Amino acid sequence: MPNRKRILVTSALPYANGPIHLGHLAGAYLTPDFYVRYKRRTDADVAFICGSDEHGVPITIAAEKEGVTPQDIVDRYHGMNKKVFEDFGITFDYYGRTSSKVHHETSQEFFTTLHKKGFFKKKTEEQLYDAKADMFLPDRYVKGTCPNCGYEEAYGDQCEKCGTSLSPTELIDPVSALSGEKPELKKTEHWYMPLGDVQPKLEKWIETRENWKPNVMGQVKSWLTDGLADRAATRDLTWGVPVPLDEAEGKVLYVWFDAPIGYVSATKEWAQEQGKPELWKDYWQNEDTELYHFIGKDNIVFHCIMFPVILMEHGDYVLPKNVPANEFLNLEGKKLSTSRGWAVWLHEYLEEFEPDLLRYALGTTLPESKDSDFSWKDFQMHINTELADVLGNFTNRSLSFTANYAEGKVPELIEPSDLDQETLDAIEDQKEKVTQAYENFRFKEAINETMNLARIGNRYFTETEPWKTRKNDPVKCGNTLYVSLQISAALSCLFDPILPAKMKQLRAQFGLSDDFSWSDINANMLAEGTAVTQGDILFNKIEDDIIEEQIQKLHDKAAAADPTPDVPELKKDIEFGDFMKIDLRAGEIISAEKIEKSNKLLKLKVNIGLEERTIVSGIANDFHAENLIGQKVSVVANLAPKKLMGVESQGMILMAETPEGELKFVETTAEPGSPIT
Ligand code: B3M
Ligand code: ZN
Repeated sequence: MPNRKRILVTSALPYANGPIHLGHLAGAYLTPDFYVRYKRRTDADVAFICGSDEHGVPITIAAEKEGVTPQDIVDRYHGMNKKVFEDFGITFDYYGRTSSKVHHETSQEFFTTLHKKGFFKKKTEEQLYDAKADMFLPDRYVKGTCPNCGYEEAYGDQCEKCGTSLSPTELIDPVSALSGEKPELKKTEHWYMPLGDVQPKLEKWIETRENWKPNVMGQVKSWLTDGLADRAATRDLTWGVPVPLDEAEGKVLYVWFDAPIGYVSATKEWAQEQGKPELWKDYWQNEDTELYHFIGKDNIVFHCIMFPVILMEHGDYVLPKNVPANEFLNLEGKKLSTSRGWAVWLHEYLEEFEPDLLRYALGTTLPESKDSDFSWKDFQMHINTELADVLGNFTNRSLSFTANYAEGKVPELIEPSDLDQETLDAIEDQKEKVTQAYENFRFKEAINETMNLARIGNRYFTETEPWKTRKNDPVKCGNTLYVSLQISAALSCLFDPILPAKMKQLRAQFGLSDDFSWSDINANMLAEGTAVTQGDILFNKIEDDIIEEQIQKLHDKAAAADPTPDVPELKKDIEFGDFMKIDLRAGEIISAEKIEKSNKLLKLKVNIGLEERTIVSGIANDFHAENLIGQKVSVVANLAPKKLMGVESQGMILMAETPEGELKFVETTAEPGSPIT
């Protein structure tokens, strides 16, 4: 077929170190599935690729925790995650894994090509080393305070709070995740990607990107403004893809170097599976291909900066046309947390409910441009008041009236009224809006505009009162049914990307083919006289007790995961004398302003009685600067000054963090300057 648009869609490869939960689904899997299901109905040639990320520290840490091998971990979760995506109707064309032979070869080929081109800088540098465990501490083997936002649980590769990518030595007060000890520095040799050197080239390419979401472009621009640093492409670890150089014995590729190449390897395996081993090149090496990476916001730097640089420097590869990243999804007002058991696992959800219900409810709540919250009550509300009361009710009314009063056949449309005609026209109008929304990755809008067509139909049905006209004006009644059936038929196709199983069921009631294309959707999909069947109710309402049960289950599991939920363990005892060294004072905030380059930091002026201090505090996500004037605080007044984002901070403000992760001031009514002892 000439000139079919070729589209390659990837979803972030989830680490095969645990099951998939709601947050994963909302971040990187549901929206691309909506998109490809829509695109496949157009004449596009789509490949949808995903797979397990089986390397890196998250895998080895999970293995160490359980006392099993990394291989055991990835084997268990690869199969489980592949299945749960299938059960959820996520239609990957291929779900690969980065432990495969093809992937090892492909990622080594990338490394070798870049190495031959002289891309890497070989450097010997001091890195964090855990003497007790006799191991270097790359990435998540080390935790500490984020130099950007002050978050104390930042990992050596990234701060999950502000999204900044980090190297272990940048962390303030680093601690080994293996032994809890303070690491020492030890020399080691690695191959670095000189991201700073290629920044001008990368910037030129970024400038040519169109329609990127502001949340994505904002992050990218802020890294570029800060200036890119060299990043090691290799690690001192045993689990991973071996570095293909004799002199790099005992080293593996950095997981974020090999994982994105997993998209390429998986496409190769997909091509092989079809007996067309060269087919992958059409997707990766033909400049007509549109490449889209769907990811969560914590992966933006890797997909918008690092991987494009790798592809660019390798040459011959297409670069992403867009990276429609989502923000984070919270659950019942709290951050999702695997370790604290605060999550809804997809395999458990599926024991109770149908996949389409969550596809819809989550689709209406997507963190498309900012973080959003999923709650079971909202879930119930979306199912009951939208799917059941509007979509299900409308299609059911149309079909049951037709069965009962029109011999189960689409009536003729005879001299339609203005209202009949306007309502029919709404099909094309809404279709256009829905199409534009899909094309622009605005999935919430796509869902809402599709549901609006059902709302229009439902209102029209009520207004035209066919239960009356069937007795006194059968032609009018016939027109109502004709229009309502056309809308229902259009809905059974327009809602297909979101509700694939339910809409298949609905289409069967109209005798519509599952092979329809988007261009078939119009105001005249059912010929007069077409037989339709009433069928089962599409959506049943969910009762309160079912929802209460889910909420209870969530709390029970969180309590079981950690009987003292969210309250950190007590630190080791200290001597009284040590405590007395800390000079705590009552203070009052007299001015506050945001530090431009940081998401999280505020610059505060604090009156501590004797003098005014400038204190930088990582509380911008929790408080607006303008609300802080006059706030009473407790200050660590003799903390050695430290520069944060170019501002010298002269002390620290005490904050308490609630189990919900909310920050509260440690307030005192004492006069500024009063010692706290
Ligand atoms: N496995 C990180 C994550 O699951 C990582 C994504 C890889 S995409 C190439 O968030
Ligand atoms: Zn941070």
